This record gives sequence, C-alpha cells and structure tokens, in this order.
Amino acid sequence: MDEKVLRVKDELLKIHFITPKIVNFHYSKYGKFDKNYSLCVDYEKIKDSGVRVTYEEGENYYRLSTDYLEIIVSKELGKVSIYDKGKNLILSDYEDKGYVKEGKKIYTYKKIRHEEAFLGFGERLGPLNKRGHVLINWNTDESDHSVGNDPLYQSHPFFIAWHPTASYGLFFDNTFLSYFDMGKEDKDYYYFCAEDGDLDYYFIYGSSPKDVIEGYTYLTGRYYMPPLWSLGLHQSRWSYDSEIKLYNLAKEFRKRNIPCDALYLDIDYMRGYRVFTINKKRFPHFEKMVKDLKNLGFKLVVIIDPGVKWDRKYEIFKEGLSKDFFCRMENGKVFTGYVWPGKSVFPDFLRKEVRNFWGEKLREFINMGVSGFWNDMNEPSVFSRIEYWAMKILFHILKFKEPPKLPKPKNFEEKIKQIKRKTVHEKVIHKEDDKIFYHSEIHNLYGLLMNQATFEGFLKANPHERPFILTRSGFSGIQKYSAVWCGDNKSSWENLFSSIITLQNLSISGVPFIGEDVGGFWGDCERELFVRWMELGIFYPFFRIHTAKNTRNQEPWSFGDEAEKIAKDFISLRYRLIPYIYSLFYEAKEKGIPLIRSLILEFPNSKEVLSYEDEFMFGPFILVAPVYEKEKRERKVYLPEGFWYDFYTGKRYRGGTLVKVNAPLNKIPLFLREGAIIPMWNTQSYVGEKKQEMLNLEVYPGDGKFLYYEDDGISWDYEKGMYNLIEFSTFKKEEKQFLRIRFIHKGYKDGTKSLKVHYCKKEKKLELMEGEFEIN
Ligand code: MIG
Repeated sequence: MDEKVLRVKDELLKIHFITPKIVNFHYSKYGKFDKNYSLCVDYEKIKDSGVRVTYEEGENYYRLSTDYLEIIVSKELGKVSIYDKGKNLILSDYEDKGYVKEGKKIYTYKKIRHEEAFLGFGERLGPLNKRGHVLINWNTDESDHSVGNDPLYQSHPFFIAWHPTASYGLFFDNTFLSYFDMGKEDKDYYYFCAEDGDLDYYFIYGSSPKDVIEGYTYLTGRYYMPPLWSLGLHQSRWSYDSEIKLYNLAKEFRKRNIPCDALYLDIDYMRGYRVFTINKKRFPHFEKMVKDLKNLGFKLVVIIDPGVKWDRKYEIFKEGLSKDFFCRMENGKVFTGYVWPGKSVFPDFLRKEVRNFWGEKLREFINMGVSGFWNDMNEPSVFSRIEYWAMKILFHILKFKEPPKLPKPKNFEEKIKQIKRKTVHEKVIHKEDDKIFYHSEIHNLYGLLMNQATFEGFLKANPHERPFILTRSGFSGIQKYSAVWCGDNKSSWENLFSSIITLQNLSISGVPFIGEDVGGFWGDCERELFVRWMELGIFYPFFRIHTAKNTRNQEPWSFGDEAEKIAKDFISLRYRLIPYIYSLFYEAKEKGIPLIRSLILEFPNSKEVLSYEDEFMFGPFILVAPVYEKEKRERKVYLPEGFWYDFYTGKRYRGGTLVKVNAPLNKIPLFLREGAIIPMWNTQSYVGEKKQEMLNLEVYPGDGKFLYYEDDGISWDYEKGMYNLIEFSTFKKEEKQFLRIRFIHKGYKDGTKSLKVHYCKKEKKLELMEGEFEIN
C-alpha cells in the first residue's frame, strides 16, 4: 500500500507515499478530487513507487509509518503531525487549521518550530531566511530589485524548513497565484494558500538540506550536463545591433586576449521585433557572420520573445492565426496585448501542437549555426497601450537608462492587482486536449512551457548537441530545460549584494545554472562596481555581462586599464576552474545539488552560519565572500568550523569564527576548505581552443574527496556511458599527505592523461592511474 484516503472532518485526505521520505498530501475540495493532474511533477516517475507503509487505525487517530516517518492524523480535528523515527515532531498542523476553506481558497496553517529557518522559495530578493515574511507566487516582470520587493519573474512554491533536529521541504503543487505567510501574521504559525485549485502539497523529509533538495528535484527534475562552452564568459548588451558591432566585439576580445565564449543578440536583430525574423539591413550576411564568429571561437545566442506581432503580412502570425495557436479570450476573440513589436498575440504553449510549431521555428536558426536561445518576456510580460508608447518614447527618443519608478502599492491587495495587470488577462483561455484552463492557472507555467517548446525544438533540429537555453521566467521544474538569469537588476551596490541572496534562494530551490547580469542591467555601471561584480560574477554558474539600452559600454575593457587587467585575471581564473565547475554540474544532474551553496548546505548542523548570508560556498571547497560596498578594502568573513586557507597567500585559519581580511580592489576574499581538491585547466581564449590533457589538481592539507567528471562536453554520448568519473581523495598518513586516485567509471577516451598536483607550493607530475601517491 502506498496510498491511503482518510476522512478528516468534512473532507477526504489522500496520503500518497512517493518514497519513504516523500509524502504527498492532497485534500478533496467540497468533497471532490477534481484535480487529478500535476502540471510540473512527473506522475509517471512517482507512480507505483512501492513504499512499505504500516497503517493503524485507533479510536480517534490514524497512524501511517515508513522506515523514516510516522504520520498521525487525528480524526476529530483532522490534525496531521509528522514525526521522525526518534519521535521528534517535524511538522504539524496548527491547531485544527490543517484545512480551512474560504470560497475557492483553501488555507493550511502549520506550527513554526522554535529555531526554524525558512529558505528557498525560488527567485527572491533578501533576506535569505524568510521567517517573518510573505512571499507571493506570480511570475512578474519586476524591474525594481530592492531588498524585500516581491515577486520576481519565477515562482517556485517550495521551501526548506531548516531545524537542528530535522529539516524538511514543502512543495505546494498548485500553479494559481499563491502565497506563503511564514510567520508574519503570527510568529507561532505559517500558512499558505492559493486563489484557486487544490490543497496539494509534498512533504520532503531530509537528514540535511541537501537531502531535501535531492528529494525535491527527484519530483520536479534536474538539469542535464550543460554544453561545456556555456561555462565560459557570455558577453551581452541591449543591443549589439549590427554585424559590424559583433565582429568588432569578437575581435576586441581576441586582440586583448580576454577569454570569452558567447555573444548575444538582443531584440534589435529582428525585423521590427517580429520573432524568428532577421533584420537584413543590420545583418546582411547573418549565416556567414555566425560562421566567422565560430571560427574565432564564439557561440551566438539570440533572444526570443513570446509575443507575436499582429501583422497580416508576417508568416508566423499568419500561420499561428490560421491554425488557431494563439490564446483567446472567453468570448472567442484572440487576446492581444502590447509588447516591443506593438500589438501582439501570445502562443498557447500549453498545447503540444503549439509547442511543436514554436520549436520547429528554431530549426532555421540552428541550421545557420546559432548555439543558444534566450527566452525573455515570458512571464509573459504585457504592457498596456499607453505603457507601450511611454516605453518607446522613454527608451528610443529620450534615451532613458532605466524605467521611472512607479509608486509602491499601499497594501497587499493593491500589490496583487498591480502584478496581475502586467500580464495576460486572467480569463484568457488555454487548452490541452479537450481540457480548458484559465490563464489564472497557467500563468505561472507559461515561461516553463515556452522553455519546454524550445528544448524539444532544439533536440529535433539538432539531436546531437545539448542545447543552451536561457530563460527569465519559470516555475518549479524549469531546471529540466534551462539556465536562468534573474532579469533586470541595476548597476548598483545594493543589487550586487542582492544577487548573492537571490542566487542562494534559487539554488536551494533546485535550479543550478543561474546568474545575474554582471555589472548590472539598468543605469551606467562605474569602474569599481564593475570590478567587484566581475570578481563575484566568476562564481555565478551562469556568467554573463549584460546591460540595458542607452547605458554606457560594459565590456571588460570599458573601465580603463587597471579594471581591464583585474577583470581579465578573474575571467582567466574562471576558465581555469571549468573542470571543477563542470564536475559540480554532474552532482547537480545526479542529485540536484546546486553549485552556489548557502553555508547551511555545507554546514547543516551549525545554526550560527545562518546569520552569514553575505557569503556562500561555491561547491564543497571554495568559500566566496564578495565585497559589496563602495571603497571597502577589507571585510569580515565568517569561517565555519574546520581549517581554511587563504586563496591568495595560503595562510591558514582556524574556523568557527569571524575574521577580518584585506580586500584590495584586485582581490575578492576567497578561502579554501581543508582537504580541498580543485581540478583546474590552463586558461584558454575559449572552451576547446586548447586540448586539455593535463589536469592541475590544487590540493590543500586535510582530508577531502572530490568526484571529477569529464566527457566530450557537447554531445549526449554521456547518456550512453561515454564519460569518466574519477574519485580523488586526499589524507594524511604518518605526517605525509597522500592523494588517492580511483576510477569510478571509464567510458571517454579523450580525457585527462596526466596530472600536475600542487600541494603547499610543491608541484608533482603524475600519470593518471589508480593508486596512492605521496604529494608533499
Ligand atoms: O523590456 O530585450 O530582461 O535582459 O535586454 C525589456 C530587451 C526587454 C528585458 C530583459 C533584458 C533585455 C530587454 N528585455
């Protein structure tokens, strides 16, 4: 038995055991289970999981238990309580409020444990711990990224409740506008509810936060191995709007010997913002240009917006309209809204045939050599006609560098109204087979579905290569398809700082390939800010410089010689780190563990690390402590328990304390954990420029282990076993430091041949073979 339906008060509660640690709670609504689908959990995968559950019914309770959990449901109050095997209460309903109906809305109230911290919730501005905060789930084009503003472009109704005795995750599988009140209304409980739909959530038990993330991504999916080149630097702006500009940009990188792998085309490459067209005046030899750029070692990524211009002479519009692929209003009229092309229509990505139609349009670009697609405006963001004209005037005529700030909503209700106005009308209709959905239910999925269309279209057009897709909008599960960047931040110190928090939250929510616009999007960046942002940006899994229209140039050389030199050094460090980063992506693919790790992920038992949200671990070994204030030349860094080594000097520190460290303009504080093993390459101008047969292993004193992964970096052959997995471990024996090499999997021939091991300023060359080697 792995499913049980219980009567609680006047409703039914279906308890479904997905694994011994993951349990789905789904309540009927007014006596019925109308929802028998999930728009983001793969039901195929979780069906028939065959969990061993023991069941017992007492006079006033039901008890269900697995190897890890015991669930008690009281008959009278319907109160659910979940215990671990040590009888610790992990999660319980608050009083009798496990299920509270209010029209179409259903609330559930849960008790807050004394020392609990709430982390995750997807793409959120600070602070990291959301205890005492309200979080809204409604994908919104929000250009004000000041701390506390909410929501942004993505929704991930998932969080981890960290607690010293046991952590758990909670995933609310409901796509309507929903919100979590995490102890703002009352410090004793939190609650969540959605405007419609069911109370349908997953409880994910974990011995640690990483364990919870593994469970959550088991449900919602994980990222594949990224194409290796996508781990290099991406250079973008709104817009490099002609062939000449792109050629010059490419040549400049090579001339200055600054590594870079990808260049971007923003909306101005299109003909009048018509998606899937090319402006032939600005790009007369598009295909040749792509080829030439490739010869210089650059991949091209182009922007794609979902809004299709209303234009009877335009193929995509004509075809989509004749096949009825665009969203309609309830009264049958095609829905129109304003975006960059003017009056536009919106594909109904819920339908498979629409996704196929869209995906098919990528083929021409892929055949011309385009390597990646950048899905923007897919909340979808929709302007009113007045806003559209205002934007045109502000950005094209008055040359604004950022949008004017709108008055802040006065209260919660006003906020909800405001965010709903920025998109497709709630009553717009989406279809799937014969089922009809309102936009209110599909809105949060719109971006995800567009990415699914892109992913599938890419695979059809080019089945041999892994796609690179970048998206702004998404929902739980977006990590199956795409990398994510966090939209329109600003060239400000505040936004440099907030990126550290947002990326931690998104990481905890199972999305590994993430980044923010380095240097900031809106406004002019200045020299010092750019330098500090580059130093941090190399630790964004997705590393891209991008800036808005009309702002000053934001290339690595745009801020003078000193800034260029520092930027170049850090970009080179990034390129050297690629083998480490790629191996971390393997862990993300296998278990969902992100690259950017809040300290609590690596030190799950130290409550004190929760106070240090302004630093993070990059993988298991590198502690990154960014400088986020102007003119600061030192900062305090909390070093968790254990020993640490200063990256620049090798100086050893004992952890468990705050230290003050120097941070001159050319140094971002970085510390290596004891026993760290960092595989590195020599730097190169772009991924694949030089054959990398020798791996540099940076080893630090102590005990440690690292799983190194390699494959061809581009094809899907790894799925057929064509990859290598090597376990490197280091340890001390009789005052000597050793390196142990063990092959876990061998299937790729063109990988590493030899090692150069660096240990405490000593260097040793080794053939790559199994065994134990002295390294000091
Ligand atoms: O309304 O395509 O977030 O990265 O440069 C602005 C122009 C539309 C928003 C994206 C930004 C991009 C810009 N886009």
